Amino acid sequence: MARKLYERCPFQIATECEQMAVGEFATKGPVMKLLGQPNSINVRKVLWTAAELGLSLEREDWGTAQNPTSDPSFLAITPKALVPVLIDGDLTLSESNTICRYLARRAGQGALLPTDPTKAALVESWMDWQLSELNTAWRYAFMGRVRQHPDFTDPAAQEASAQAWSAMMTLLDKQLAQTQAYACGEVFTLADILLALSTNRWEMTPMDRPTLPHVQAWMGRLSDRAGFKTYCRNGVA
Ligand SMILES: N[C@@H](CCC(=O)N[C@@H](CS)C(=O)NCC(=O)O)C(=O)O
Repeated sequence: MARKLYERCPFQIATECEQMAVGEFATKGPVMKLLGQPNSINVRKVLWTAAELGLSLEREDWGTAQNPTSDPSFLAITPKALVPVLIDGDLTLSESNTICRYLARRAGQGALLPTDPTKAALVESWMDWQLSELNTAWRYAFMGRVRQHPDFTDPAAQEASAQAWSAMMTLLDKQLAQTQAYACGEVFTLADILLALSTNRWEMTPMDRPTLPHVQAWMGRLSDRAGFKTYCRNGVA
C-alpha cells in the first residue's frame, strides 16, 4: 500500500518532499521515508533522532490541510490516522517512540539506546514517562493556549493542566539534579531527545513556570547539538 502512494504521484503529494540528510548531518544506509509535517513534536522526535544517528530520511508532508491524515491513501498506510509514519523497505511503522527505538537499533552499537538491557530499560522508562505522564499533563493547556483549539477553552482546566505540567517538569528537574548531566546519566540518549522537545514546548506555552535550574542547565548542555538547534529549539512549540 505504501509503495502505491509514492508511485502514484511522488511530486504532487510531497510538495515539500525533502531529503533530510540536511547538510551538516552525515548519512549512512538506504533512504527511508518519513510521513509527517515538521511542526509536529512527534515527527520532530524522529527527525532529531535520525540526525543524531546520521541516518537519511526522505520526508513527505502529511497532517497538513493539503495532505490530511484522513485521506484514504494515508489511511491505507495506517488506520491510526496519525503522524509520524516511517517506511523502511517492507516495514511500515507508526508510534514516534517505537520509531526512535527502531532507528537507534537499526543504526546499531548502542547509539542513543544502550545495548545493555539494564541501561536500556532506564532510558525506555523515561521515554514511556514522556509519552504517558508528561503528555497527558500538558494536553489541555497546550491545546487551549497554543493551538487555541475550541474544545480546550475552559480557563480553570487550562490552569489545572499547566500546574500538573509544571509538577512533572519539577520531577524531571530532580532527576537531572541527580545525574548532573543527561536524563539517564552521563550519556546522551533517546530520552534526552523526547524530554528536551517536551521542555521546549513547556517553555513556549504561555503560563507561570517555576524556575528549574537543572532543567535549564541541561537544555544549555544540549544547545550545541545540531539536531537540537534544527528540530528542538527552533521557534516551534
Ligand atoms: N502516539 C502517537 C501520537 C501521534 C500524534 O498524536 N500525532 C499527531 C501530530 S503530533 C497527529 O498525527 N495528529 C493528526 C494530524 O496531524 O492530522 C505517536 O507518538 O506517534
